[in-house]
Amino acid sequence: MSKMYYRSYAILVLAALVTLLGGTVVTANSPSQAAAPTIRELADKNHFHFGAAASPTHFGDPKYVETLKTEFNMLTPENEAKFCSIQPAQGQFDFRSFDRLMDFAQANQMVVRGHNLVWHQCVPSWLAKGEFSRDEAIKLLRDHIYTVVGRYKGRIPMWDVVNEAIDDSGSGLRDAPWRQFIGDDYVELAFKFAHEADPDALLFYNDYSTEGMNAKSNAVYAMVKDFVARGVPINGVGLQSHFTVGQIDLAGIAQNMKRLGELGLQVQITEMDDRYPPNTPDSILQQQAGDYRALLDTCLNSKYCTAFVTWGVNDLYSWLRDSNLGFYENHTVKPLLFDDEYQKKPAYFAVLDILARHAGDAPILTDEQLAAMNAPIEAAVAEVKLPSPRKSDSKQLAPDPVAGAAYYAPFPITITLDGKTNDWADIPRMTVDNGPMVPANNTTGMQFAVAADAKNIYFLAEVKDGTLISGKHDAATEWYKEDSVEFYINATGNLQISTYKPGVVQIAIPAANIGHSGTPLIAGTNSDTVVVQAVAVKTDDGYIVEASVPLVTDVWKIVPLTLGTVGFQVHLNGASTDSDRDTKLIWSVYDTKDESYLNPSLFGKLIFWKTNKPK
Ligand code: 9MR
Repeated sequence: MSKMYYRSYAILVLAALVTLLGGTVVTANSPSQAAAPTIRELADKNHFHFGAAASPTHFGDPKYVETLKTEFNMLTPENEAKFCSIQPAQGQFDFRSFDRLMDFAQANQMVVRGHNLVWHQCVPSWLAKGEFSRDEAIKLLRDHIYTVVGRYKGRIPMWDVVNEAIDDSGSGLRDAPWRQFIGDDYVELAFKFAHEADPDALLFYNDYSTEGMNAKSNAVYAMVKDFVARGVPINGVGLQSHFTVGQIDLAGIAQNMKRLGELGLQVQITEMDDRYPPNTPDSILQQQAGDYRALLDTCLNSKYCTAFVTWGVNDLYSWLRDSNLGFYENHTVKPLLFDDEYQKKPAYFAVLDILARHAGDAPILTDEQLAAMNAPIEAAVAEVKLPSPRKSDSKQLAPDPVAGAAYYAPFPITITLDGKTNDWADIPRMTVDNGPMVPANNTTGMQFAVAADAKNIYFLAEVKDGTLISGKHDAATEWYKEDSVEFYINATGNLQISTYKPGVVQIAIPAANIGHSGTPLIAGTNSDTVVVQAVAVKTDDGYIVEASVPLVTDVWKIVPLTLGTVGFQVHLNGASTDSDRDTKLIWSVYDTKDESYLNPSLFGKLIFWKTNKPK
């Protein structure tokens, strides 16, 4: 027996032995797909509901069916139980699709989360366009809820009774057909009717952007607290959890779960998916896995959180693939646990791992694998080491900028804000052509330059943009949806701060300043704390912005000294004829997710440089 043969023979025997003994052969670096338990097995072991939104429209795909039934112990009808699906014509109920799903759930012993009875979307036109008195509408609402909940009584243990009724601002109820017909009490009436139809069903209010602590979740909290106090039958709150990778406020979610739980309510993660902008490298899927793991961990650690549902089974059929989400529209996004071919993604193993640990089983992932998932994007971007300042051309008034990290601004240079660039000669230009949102065949880009004299800092933006889009939106509040340039300064002396404080300013200058006279249109966080002057002029291939901001203001006193440094960032927003902002270019390499407007630690540096050739 040759050595080689002997070795492989020994491995075979070992593998056979392990298999015989019911063990698993796990390779060092990847979790074993063949031998690992399923999510469903581990969810059962935790006595926990782990579900997916499902639809019989995909039942023709055997892998879909197989994945749904082996990996999940709960399902939510993605669309089949909505009003427009069930009662497309007045008084004519169509249960065919929903029944198919119910049969599937029953055959595979899966729990069904009913979703949903009342919503401002999926309202059939007979209802939306109809004219009904309050009493007539109440009767329609009661009949619908009695018919649907009554039909599945005993088979659907929990219902999303009302979905997304609160306005995004959190200031009250949103406009909705039922509200117009009935008034604000349509929400509690729906709960009352559902309870009458099935007193044993758990009744949920379900909404998005209400997971953590914010104005909208405060409004949900206030509403359900009032319901509990007045005896309106409600048992839980669904936190939809349509998230963006890296933007989950776990502490806020834990706090929100706690305050809702203390009202005597359950909470459930009802529609989890995790998106990211177009052109993001697939390495984001590691961080996405970290998100799934952390959110599920938060849920499992809360005694009030009783289910976790993903909004779909595999990436291919996710609603995010065909929706129109503006900035985040990404038709190749992979937001779920299984990819287009039903391969298990990093997020799948992350979920499995946390379920295993909570069940007291051996971990599925190694510490190394977990570390890769937990690395925040900021940490993944190594601090750019600045080379010694050097001029590639001796005529330059300041050293070469360092891409994405530092810009040397010569002083003293006085600039006239007139839309002409002759006074910017020999001042280095920095190109910005990259960012989280770059359309295919992008032709938009910018160069910027900065200088200072004894009174002001001056900015120049030379933007290339074939189609100028401006003036469609309110320049004070929605400037970022159209062509605009942003300069940011952090003059607090601390470049590490991660929230805005006095002395950090976002200066947004929309292209709407072209041809605009009088006070320039300026927006952005804290921009009202400094006096910005700006002009914008159209050029053959785009536009130019020149702006100034004083060195001495109420919020800062900047003294240009050679190598004196402030935090600095530059963004470009571009829109096109038929869509709001579809281009987002960002200078600083530290900001990969368009978060400069929230977090000044993501800025690069503006370094002053005394020139010997004052102009
Ligand atoms: O994923 C659902 C999509 O297929 C439907 O076209 C859409 C309208 O009925 O609803 C989607 O699901 C939504 C859910 O019912 C409520 N929360 C937001 C979900 C995503 O839009």
